[in-house]
Amino acid sequence: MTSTAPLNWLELEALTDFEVDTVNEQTNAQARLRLFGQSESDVRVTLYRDNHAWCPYCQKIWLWLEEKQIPYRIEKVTMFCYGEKESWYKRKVPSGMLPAIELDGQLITESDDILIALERVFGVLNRGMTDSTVTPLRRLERLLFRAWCSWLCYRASSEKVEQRHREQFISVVSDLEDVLGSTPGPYFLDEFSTVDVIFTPYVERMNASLYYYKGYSLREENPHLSDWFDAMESRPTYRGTQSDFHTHVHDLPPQMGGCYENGEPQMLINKIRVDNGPWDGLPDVTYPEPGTSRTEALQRVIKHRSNIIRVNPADDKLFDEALRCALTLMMTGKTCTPPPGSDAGLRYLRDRISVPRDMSIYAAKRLREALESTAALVGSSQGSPIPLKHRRDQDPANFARK
Ligand SMILES: N[C@@H](CCC(=O)N[C@@H](CS)C(=O)NCC(=O)O)C(=O)O
Repeated sequence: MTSTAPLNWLELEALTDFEVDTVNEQTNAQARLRLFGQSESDVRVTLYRDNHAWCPYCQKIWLWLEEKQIPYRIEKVTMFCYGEKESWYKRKVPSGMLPAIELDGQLITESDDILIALERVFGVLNRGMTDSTVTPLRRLERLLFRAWCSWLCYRASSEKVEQRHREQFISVVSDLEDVLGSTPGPYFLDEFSTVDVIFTPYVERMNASLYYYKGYSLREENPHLSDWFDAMESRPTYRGTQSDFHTHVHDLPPQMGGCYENGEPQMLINKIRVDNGPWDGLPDVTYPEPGTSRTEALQRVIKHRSNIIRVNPADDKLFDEALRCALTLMMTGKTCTPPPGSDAGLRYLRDRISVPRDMSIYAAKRLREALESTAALVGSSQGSPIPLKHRRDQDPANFARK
């Protein structure tokens, strides 16, 4: 097999012109300010959300603001599970809980209260939180959430108990299917509304976690939910907040206090696929891949390359070369053999790409694929395991330092 020499950083930089206006263009996880073409003096809202975009209740508020195109500022806060909570935030919100907003200078916590307060000032998203068509669906969302937790987050004492939790969850899902099937379009009500926003964060996490820990594919086994996911993915707002299977299955255990595998054959197949690829074709995304996925991934790595290299357990010089090999493959399609002993370092990075924090879903698939294929040229060593009880390996403080 012929192997090409790795491109240097300047040559790599020349291969990407990916750039987005984070302030005014499509929904993205990097923005600190969103204006939607308005001016900074129009900003009345600050959203406090978690650094890594892992917090489901934050996603709910984020998506709502994006759908309504309300100008807002974003302040990012560390979650307990991955680092030290900022003292300025604890002074504001002593419990440290997220999300919170400041609306005209007034602090509001609790995601439902936040939505109700936002509705009062900016109007509802087609239907309001207390509308008689919305409240029963909000209850259904909580019912689904509890059925999911019972199945996923407790070790079943027997196969019978596991089966019962599975059936209970699927029975709530069939209620959801009935609701979705009774409307003329793909959404929970006649048109896209606040109800879809409320269901989004956990349904996305259910899809990922049940595929990986239980071998159950929520999106593929339920036709109306499948249409709902497709419809959500037609919205640039949702695409900007959307995460992938790999990110969720590893961000959930510390947040939920544990996720339990059932060890069934399909589960074991799914787990290997999510962790080691191939990532193409997983039911975490179905819209067509944008032409910019590779240039996006490259641009994001180049921007953060010094921190990425510094936090990697491998030797800096060795890993710099190995990383350039993977990027060379991703951009040129040419195999580039990395230095011996770099396989664990490449897989360490493969396992720590977080969507949408670092890049969009297809960009992450391309980068993971290039890292894995490059690592496989020199060995089968894995990076240090992803911790289950905390994610201090993802402490944002490591990335703030230069
Ligand atoms: N009922 C609250 C729940 C919010 C919540 O549980 N937030 C979690 C993250 S998803 C949190 O902030 N935990 C503290 C932390 O992890 O730092 C709401 O709806 O806003």
